Amino acid sequence: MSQNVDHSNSEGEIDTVMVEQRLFPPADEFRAKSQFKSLEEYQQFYDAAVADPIAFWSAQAKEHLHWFEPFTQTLDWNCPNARWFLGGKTNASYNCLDANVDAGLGDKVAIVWEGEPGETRQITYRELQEEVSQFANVLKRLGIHAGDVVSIYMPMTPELAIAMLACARIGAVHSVIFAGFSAEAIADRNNDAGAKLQLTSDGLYRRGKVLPLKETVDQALSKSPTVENCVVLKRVGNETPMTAGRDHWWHELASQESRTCPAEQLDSESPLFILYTSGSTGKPKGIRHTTAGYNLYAKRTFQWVFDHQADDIYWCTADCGWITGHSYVVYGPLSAGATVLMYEGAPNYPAEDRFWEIVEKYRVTVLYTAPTAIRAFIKWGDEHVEKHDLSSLRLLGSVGEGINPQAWMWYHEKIGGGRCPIVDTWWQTETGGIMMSPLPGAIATKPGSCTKPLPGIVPKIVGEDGMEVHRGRGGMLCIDTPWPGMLRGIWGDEQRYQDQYWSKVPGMYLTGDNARQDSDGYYWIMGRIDDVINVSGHRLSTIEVESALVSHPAVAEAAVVGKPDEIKGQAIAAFVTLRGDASEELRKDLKLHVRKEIGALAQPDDIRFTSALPKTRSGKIMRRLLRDIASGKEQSGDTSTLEDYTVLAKLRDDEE
Ligand code: 7RM
Repeated sequence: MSQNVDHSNSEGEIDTVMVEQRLFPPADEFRAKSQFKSLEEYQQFYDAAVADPIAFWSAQAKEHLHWFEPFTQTLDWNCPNARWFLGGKTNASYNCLDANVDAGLGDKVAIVWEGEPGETRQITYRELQEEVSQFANVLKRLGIHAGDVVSIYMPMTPELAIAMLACARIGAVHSVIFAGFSAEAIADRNNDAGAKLQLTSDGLYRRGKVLPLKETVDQALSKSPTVENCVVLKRVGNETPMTAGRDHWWHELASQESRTCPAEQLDSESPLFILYTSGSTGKPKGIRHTTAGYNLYAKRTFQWVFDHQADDIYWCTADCGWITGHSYVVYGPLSAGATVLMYEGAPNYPAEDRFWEIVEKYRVTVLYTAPTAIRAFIKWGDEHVEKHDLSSLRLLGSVGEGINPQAWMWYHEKIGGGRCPIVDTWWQTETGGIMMSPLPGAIATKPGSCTKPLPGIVPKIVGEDGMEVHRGRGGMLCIDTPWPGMLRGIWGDEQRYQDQYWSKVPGMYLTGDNARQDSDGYYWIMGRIDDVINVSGHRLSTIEVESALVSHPAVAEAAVVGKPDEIKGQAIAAFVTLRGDASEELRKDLKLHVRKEIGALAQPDDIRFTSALPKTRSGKIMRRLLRDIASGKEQSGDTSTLEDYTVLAKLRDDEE
């Protein structure tokens, strides 16, 4: 990083204060085996897609999905409503299972699973096809038809994936709710979706303890009048209350059903799932995805970004309760015939080396995880990593937040042994799949940049006036043309879909993030639009100041927010967790460090040491809550997605 220059500002643009110079081209050995071997190859493919997106996606869909009936129209685009592959009939469960079995992969392991207590299971594509079919028959027996919504609140067991695929097989719509949410949150989502059936388990293991999921579900169901039945997987064997007539054991129902169930021939646009995301305030939005376009996009982006090879052992650490689990644990990799590793529990149980033990034990080749986890590993210490042989790894991925260059370097060196490319993948629940990422054999990486858009994706960076900003300047990240994986709407609230994503910049999809493009055309995500800090008329992005803080050896994690300041408009407040002990000198040292790294303008006025930062259950820092604390305000807005409520209380107590 070095000092930046240009602080002149035009309407709505964001200043950048960080310049990252390091460049990591893929090793020749990696490149030789990869699908895209050079920047030129990527560029040709990308340009062809831009030149004729209809021809591009039509060819992709014909080649990479199974069609019971071929589609007759590639795209019907009536902004903001897209319909893809009209007239076609397909099935996502068929594409994930039958298509692979028919292609000779029946005996290939589809899912390798490890429970937190250490038990392990391997399920082949043929077995998975049978399990899914059997459970699809259970769903039918319970009166579930195409279009009905099934609410899933389950631990990371193979049955969670089986449940999703069983819904897909018969055209039911799944709504997976992360098994850490409260009864209230489940009931809200069930009611919004009009869910007919609840799937859950007796409990799950987390850090060696049993969490009784069914008890939470019972509370939720007392407020979910649309739910008629509840199927309970026996996972932990604890005492579990069952309501006669409503509740059924999974294994009892399944044992009565046949293990064949032909996949329904579904219209391309038939709904596949709803996934709720919290808006920053207000009630959660049910993001709506449909069958063919989503399936194609998840499959192809998986193959491109993870450079899928037939013998890969691929591990995405995300829970199926998040979009990352939908697209890159289930639909993407299984459509591609990959072997997917699934782990039930915590990364620090029984010790901080659990992930590395798993990588070593199963010879994992591709690891896809989140910056929040990477920063935790750094904090826990290198000794946990060094105990294990990680030489099987060939590719690393990151998703969920920006990865600070310092954390990127650690991931590269300590986990990747300096030889594995890192794919920093930028995307959203709404986009269905990865939008920007290096193609690892083709695009040299820069720590902290998601590099380039994937084929068929046209990003634009615009200012408040809706005009594209100058190259190098930050602005709102928009997407200019429809893509098959895009959300089709918000469940039950089409007005909100229009308002939130398509109104501010007419004709373009508004992502809600800021970004800039550097002189090589690389994209840098600058954080959420709402999180921009305005210091003396200079609009600064959170990630750059945070990255400067994290580049100090004493810092584990940092979040910065603006707080009101009479002179500057806003001043920067930084919340910092440390690798070691706090001191007054360190506070001064950190301010100087930021000043030296990125300039006086970005120097925090206020540095608060804390033992933890408030995060969502998927590990994203909730800067909105820190903003209230920094400015001494009462908490406003929704806190239901907060992972650990005690963190907020502690932060408030820390205040003098
Ligand atoms: C996949 C997922 C979406 C938001 C998105 C960003 C942030 C995700 C990155 C990132 C910087 C990344 N879906 N985000 N990936 N920011 N670099 N590689 O996370 O719907 O849960 O969140 O997450 O702000 O808009 S999500």
